[in-house]
Amino acid sequence: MSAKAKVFIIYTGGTLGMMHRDANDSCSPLAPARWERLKKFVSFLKRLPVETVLYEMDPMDSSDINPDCWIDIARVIRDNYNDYSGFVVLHGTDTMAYGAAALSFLLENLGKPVIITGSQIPISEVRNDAMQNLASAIMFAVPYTFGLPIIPEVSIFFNNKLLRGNRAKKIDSCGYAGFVSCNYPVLADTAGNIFINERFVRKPAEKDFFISEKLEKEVFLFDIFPGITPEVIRYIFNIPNLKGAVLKTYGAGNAPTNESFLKEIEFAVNKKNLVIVNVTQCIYGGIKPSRYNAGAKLLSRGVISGADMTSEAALIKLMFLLGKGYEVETTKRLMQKNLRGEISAGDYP
Ligand code: ASN
Repeated sequence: MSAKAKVFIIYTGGTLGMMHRDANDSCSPLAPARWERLKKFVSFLKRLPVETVLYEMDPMDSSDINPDCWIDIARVIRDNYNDYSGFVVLHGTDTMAYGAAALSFLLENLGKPVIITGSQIPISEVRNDAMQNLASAIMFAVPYTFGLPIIPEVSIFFNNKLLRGNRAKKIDSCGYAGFVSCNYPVLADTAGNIFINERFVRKPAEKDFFISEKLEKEVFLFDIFPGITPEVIRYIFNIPNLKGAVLKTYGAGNAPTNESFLKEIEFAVNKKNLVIVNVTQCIYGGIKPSRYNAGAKLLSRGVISGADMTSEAALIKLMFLLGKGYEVETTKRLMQKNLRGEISAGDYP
């Protein structure tokens, strides 16, 4: 008999593994639980024809996660890379899109599936979305066992859909359909027969797998809003050690056109030498900064286009490129280049 395929599961916490703080009060807040307490709820995993190995990090609500945790996850994957068919990361949904983007950049030349999942309802509750998400994530992590093609990228499995990790956005705080894929088709759909969108799946890397181990934290992400004052903007751009910022603008990349606003942008780009990236506040469509005067002005002041990247992917990509220690001009050029399928090549300036 051939050996079972092996999947390595990394548990970081999130609702999937939460329990009520007061076991006798189902209205008490949910708090992360250790895997030991969850074992009886995941016994269904034994029925899968795969060998699962569980690695537990200090379980947390993903609102407590930070870039160092994602680097730790990348290290654990690197240390076990050769011994497993694929990896499943159990991560809270609140920051899952950031975590997925981070792993997509940190894991370089990936040739195996890394599937991130979680749930909106804990696995310990009778009615939940956790079992379905976990079982399906495992299937995609050991695809050959289930007659599926390999999807060798960092993806999110949630509510019958497999999404490219760095295209995902959380759009629902409680509904099962918690995530959408922005400006990119879903990689697979499992509602009924399993459909794999093979044309849109990344090819496995030909070079050797390795990981990057630095994400620059001296960055900022903020929304433009009607009435934002130049003082607030200057305050942000004056943050000591700040290296770059992602600006979430209106619609196709538009922002106020008054000189006092634009002067602050010029100050950031020319005086502070910051990398400023423009992405849209909208879920879909991306930016086309030369479409309107209000976007073109930012472009002419040296703000670079984030095209159709999500704000999550743009922020993490900025952390990643600055973490590599690239010069400002190189960082700006690479921000606009497709590194992991996070940005569409197209008619974006
Ligand atoms: N607060 C939870 C978390 O992000 C939400 C969830 O996982 N559904 O850890």
